[in-house]
Amino acid sequence: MLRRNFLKFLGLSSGSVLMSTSCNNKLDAKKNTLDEFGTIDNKPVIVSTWKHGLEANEAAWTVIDQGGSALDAVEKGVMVTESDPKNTSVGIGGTPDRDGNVTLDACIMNHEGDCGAVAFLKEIENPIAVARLVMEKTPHVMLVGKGAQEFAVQQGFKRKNLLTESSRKAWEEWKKVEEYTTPINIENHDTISMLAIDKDGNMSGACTTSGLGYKMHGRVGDSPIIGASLFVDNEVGGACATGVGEMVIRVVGSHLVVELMRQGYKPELACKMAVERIISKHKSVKGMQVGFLALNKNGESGGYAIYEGFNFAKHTKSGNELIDTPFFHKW
Ligand code: SD4
Repeated sequence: MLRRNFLKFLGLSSGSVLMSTSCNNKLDAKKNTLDEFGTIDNKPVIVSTWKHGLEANEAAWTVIDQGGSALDAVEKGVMVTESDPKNTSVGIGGTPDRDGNVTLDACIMNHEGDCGAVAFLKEIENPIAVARLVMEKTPHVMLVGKGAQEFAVQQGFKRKNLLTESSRKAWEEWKKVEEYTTPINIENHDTISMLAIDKDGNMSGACTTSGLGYKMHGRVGDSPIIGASLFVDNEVGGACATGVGEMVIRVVGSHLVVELMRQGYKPELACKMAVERIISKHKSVKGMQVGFLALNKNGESGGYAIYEGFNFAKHTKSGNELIDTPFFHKW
């Protein structure tokens, strides 16, 4: 076989072969065997954060299974979570800020490096779909607040009240006890971030959240920030984040994970190194959760978190499963 074709068969460029031989954690070429359908055995693949990822993955898998793109898959996948009123940290039913406003952040990135984001968006149930339109229909990457909402309405989205009765009650209870202080971490986090590789081998990613519960009005976290909560480089892989956004932004976490994978580190180890970076750059991470999830171009995935309890859902041809990640600390 010609060297060029042999490298293509392995799914590697000559550059990445040279790179990987110099690292301890080489890309695993063994898994890249062609199966009877001519596809690579661990692709297509979808990974997403937390248990709600299982349901989101099902919707995303339907898109990919029918020949749809990874971009369509991640959008449709995370929209399931956004539209679930029982989920209290994404979309409708999301925990409000300390003044009772549900404000949403989201971003999306495709295999060509195009990206779109919305932040501090109110009264729109599916911010990820608006983020996609920012990417596709504007010359910009991010729209925020009123401008993002006006754009959404122009594009046909309906405004609606996102504060459900149970979220309102929980907020009122919180106010009694917390007396308007700003908690940085009141939960074990539930942002949904998703990465997918479609049948063509292309990768896209999405991230969407209502952000930290009872945050200050106007606060925006990592979730709409390309490079922080999400980064995709189709030649290398993608990464995404959940947890205390301020900590993720400070190290531009997802971009860091992708750059580590570019150097040849496997997804789990790249995530671990990014978590270590966060720990080393903060005086204390006590009680603060951050989890990274990564998927490389070969379809290998892994995650790592500061605290025990982070998991991710992975969907391949063999099914949809929830995987616990390693961590540094027990709660
Ligand atoms: C943020 N990263 O706004 C998000 C929070 C999160 O579940 O993951 N919440 O900082």
